[in-house]
Amino acid sequence: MHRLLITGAAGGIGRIMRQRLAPLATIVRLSDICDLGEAAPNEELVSCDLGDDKGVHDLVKGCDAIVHLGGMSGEASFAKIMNANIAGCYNLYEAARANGMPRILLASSLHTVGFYRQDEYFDANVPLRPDGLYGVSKCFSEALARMYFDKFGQETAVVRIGSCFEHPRDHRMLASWLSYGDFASLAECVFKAPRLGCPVIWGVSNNDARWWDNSRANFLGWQPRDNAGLHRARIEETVPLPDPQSSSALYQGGPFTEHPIFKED
Ligand code: NAI
Ligand code: 15L
Repeated sequence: MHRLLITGAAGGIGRIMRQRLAPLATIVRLSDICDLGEAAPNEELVSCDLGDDKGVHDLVKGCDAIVHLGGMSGEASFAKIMNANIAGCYNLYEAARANGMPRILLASSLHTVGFYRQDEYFDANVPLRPDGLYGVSKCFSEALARMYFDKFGQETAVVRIGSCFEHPRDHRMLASWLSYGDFASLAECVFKAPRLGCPVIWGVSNNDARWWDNSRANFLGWQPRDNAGLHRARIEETVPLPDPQSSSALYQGGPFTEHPIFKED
């Protein structure tokens, strides 16, 4: 493809994907409200608040594909979630509709289903059980993606990311971890698929302890290679086992299930 847009490119996943996804496109356009550093020769840097509809329209113009990572990535006040995740996602889809409907990889989250228990195993057709306003905003983005597909044919890979970090950090992430390498290979499958549609895909590595069945996404040919199980010994040695009655041990969303409704950030 000619130009790939990555929103949220200054964030934890975005900083890594800036390098790893570069081979997919001639030009990578990187956007955030935070500093993006220096542009490499194949890069364009655009400072843009996702809540700014005109700014997002210009941001998307000329792009052939989008990895949408930008927004609040945890629980926050409704005002912040509203601007970045709800208005921001709407602005992105409207901009895509006006600019040739580039294929989108949408970063959704396990917090759309955070109130399921850790002893449950299911596929992506399970009813949503968000664990906070952040999770609700991701449910909104998933529904928005589906509506733009059904109404206009806009293709999106809705990726319900588990926990995407360099290594799993605690016992819960032995199930929910997604390695950076597996995220990158998923993005490659998403953008190379001849037809995508609007599948919901669990963004999870090949962890022995995973909670989610990804067989509905087999048509993509994605084969996650990493396994959080290889980090089990280190986690067991260095991270205290959570109380079996605590949210960290009971719920897939872990401590997010306990957050209050934040009035201030
Ligand atoms: P992050 O918080 O490190 O990065 C998000 C980026 O979005 C930040 O650089 C931030 O400046 C930018 N941003 C926030 N509000 C914005 C606005 N109004 N306009 C423009 N940019 C804005 O998050 P991370 O970990 O890189 O996650 C990326 C995406 O993946 C997020 O959408 C997050 O919800 C989702 N996700 C991440 C998971 C993980 O384990 N890292 C798990 C599940 C979902
Ligand atoms: C998420 O959705 C967050 O963006 C990320 O920072 C982690 O907290 C992750 O979920 C998780 O629950 O591990």
